[in-house]
Amino acid sequence: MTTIKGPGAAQTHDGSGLRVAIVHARWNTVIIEQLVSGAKKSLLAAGVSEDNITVQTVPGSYELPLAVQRLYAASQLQANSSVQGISATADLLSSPTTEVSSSIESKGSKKPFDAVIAIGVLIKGATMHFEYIADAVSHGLMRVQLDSGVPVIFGLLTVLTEEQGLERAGLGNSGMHNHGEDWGSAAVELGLKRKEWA
Ligand code: DLZ
Repeated sequence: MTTIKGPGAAQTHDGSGLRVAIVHARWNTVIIEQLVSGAKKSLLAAGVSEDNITVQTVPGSYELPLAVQRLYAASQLQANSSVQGISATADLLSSPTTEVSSSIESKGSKKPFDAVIAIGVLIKGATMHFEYIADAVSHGLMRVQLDSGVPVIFGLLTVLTEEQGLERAGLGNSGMHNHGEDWGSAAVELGLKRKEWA
């Protein structure tokens, strides 16, 4: 189906030098798993090495902004520590001190993440919960990326029904593609452009 929606014609970017984190909520797991695998598929297709992709989870979308902030900070500390030859480790959700989380230990690069993809699925219920969380998470993720300068890809689906979520994960009947793939591509493009813009 032809559509005017979307980021335009596909672009090719070489992500082979990038280190990327995916942080995802666990609420609405069936949809989340598909979105995460779509994002990973695009990262790998762009040349990002599996060893340079770190995946972390949090319970729900509300936890995403803090997790992204701490994870990025931990990767900065890890990079500094590896330059100084210090073997260090720190908890994701506490202040990195002299320790870097063993959870972000990577077989690949020790540099700070070039981009972080935050993935969550909020499904509207009968109360105002959805509106408050959607608003807080959107603003929180924007704040983290502007404060830190690392691109934070907005992989938060805010849908009215489960069906809308399934469709956007490529699991519906309408032929809609998996939006996670767009997020992986956006992470590569922004990871590279951020360096150009430095
Ligand atoms: C509580 C809650 C509800 C009702 N719905 C969702 C949802 O649709 N998607 C999601 O990611 N998280 C949901 N949560 C959990 C909150 O995001 C959060 O994890 C809890 O309020 C604890 O802070």
